Amino acid sequence: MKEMEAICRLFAFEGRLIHAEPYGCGHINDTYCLWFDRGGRPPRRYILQRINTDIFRDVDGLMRNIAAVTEHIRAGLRAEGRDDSRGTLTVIPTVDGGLYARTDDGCYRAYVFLENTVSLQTVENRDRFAALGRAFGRFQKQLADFDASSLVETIPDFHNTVRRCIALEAAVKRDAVGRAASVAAEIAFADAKKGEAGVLIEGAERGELPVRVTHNDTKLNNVLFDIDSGETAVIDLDTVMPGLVLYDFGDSIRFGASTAAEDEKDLSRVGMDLTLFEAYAEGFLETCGDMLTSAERELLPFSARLMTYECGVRFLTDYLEGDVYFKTHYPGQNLDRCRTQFRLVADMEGKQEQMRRIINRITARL
Ligand code: ADP
Ligand code: GN1
Ligand code: MG
Repeated sequence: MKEMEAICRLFAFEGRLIHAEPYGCGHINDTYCLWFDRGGRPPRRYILQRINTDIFRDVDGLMRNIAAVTEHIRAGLRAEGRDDSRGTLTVIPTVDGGLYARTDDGCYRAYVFLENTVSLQTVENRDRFAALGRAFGRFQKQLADFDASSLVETIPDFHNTVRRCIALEAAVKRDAVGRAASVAAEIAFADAKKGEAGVLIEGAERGELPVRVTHNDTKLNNVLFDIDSGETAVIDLDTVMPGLVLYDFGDSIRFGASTAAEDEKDLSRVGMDLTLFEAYAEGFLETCGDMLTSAERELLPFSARLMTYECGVRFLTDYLEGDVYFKTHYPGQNLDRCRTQFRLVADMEGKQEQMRRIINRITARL
């Protein structure tokens, strides 16, 4: 608490810190919820995050990205006559006007706590997932006129699946913690499927797929839903950078359209729910479908499979490296996560044609 108080003195918070606790289910940053007493007025909560600087090396650039993107979204919300305080994140500045604070212990930033919202780990129904699709489709629209070249690439080659495969091969060779022999089946699966790893990145390099401002981490729990109205706010903006719209679409399906948790051990429970796929696609395309080129539309089903494959490769790499990237809560969790992703990839392969038909049906209506 003493340390927390010292950190809090660096920020322009209102009131006196009375409670702090770890918060949320993110795999990357250390997130805390802070409670502030405001002497007679209702207490106020804030989000404080210790930024993972092993992963995000350029914190200055990262925070400038977030400030610029949230300002742009806020201006758009105002222009539409909507509540600009709840539709996106609001950075709380430091007492000397900075976007984050550097201490001996790391880099911290703070946000207004978006009250009366939920962050979900699983989709409860079709409508909810359609709303997620609309949230990320709208995000695409809100940033369509934002200059992508002004953004810092916070993690270079983040969705370069070819590079992710090369990193896996290096991890297998290094076998830092002696786990490679025990995951031969997963390594073989990754290797057998790597032929298609370059489809999106090469499409971008050839200029066939436009580079846009994308979120790049479109997990269900990176959107907050208002408990009463269902209105959404897209959060976790660390990876907002130039990218392909297919990364955003595919990654949402990977996590949210799965019939099981990301670390489910019983693989017989893991598959992609086509009804959920359809719901998300409807929400997403209803809001940003008119912006997409025919090449992008055609690759939507494939993007779900590729983003899932890529994530599986990343979990496997991290397992082989000794769990140094993603937060884990028990030994072997990264391997469990890798296995669900690869099971989903196999399931999606069999559903490619159905996904294609769904997309065609929706785009025909646009
Ligand atoms: P990570 O990069 O580790 O995933 P996130 O930025 O996604 O970190 O934050 C982790 C969780 O904290 C989110 O999934 C959400 O539940 C919660 N959270 C983050 N920011 C806010 C906010 N401004 N208001 C309310 N909850 C938040
Ligand atoms: C991480 O931060 P979080 O939990 O929203 C990761 C994503 C992965 C995801 C897998 C910066 O997302 O790329 O898809 O875990 N974020 C980063 O659950 O690597
Ligand atoms: Mg997150």
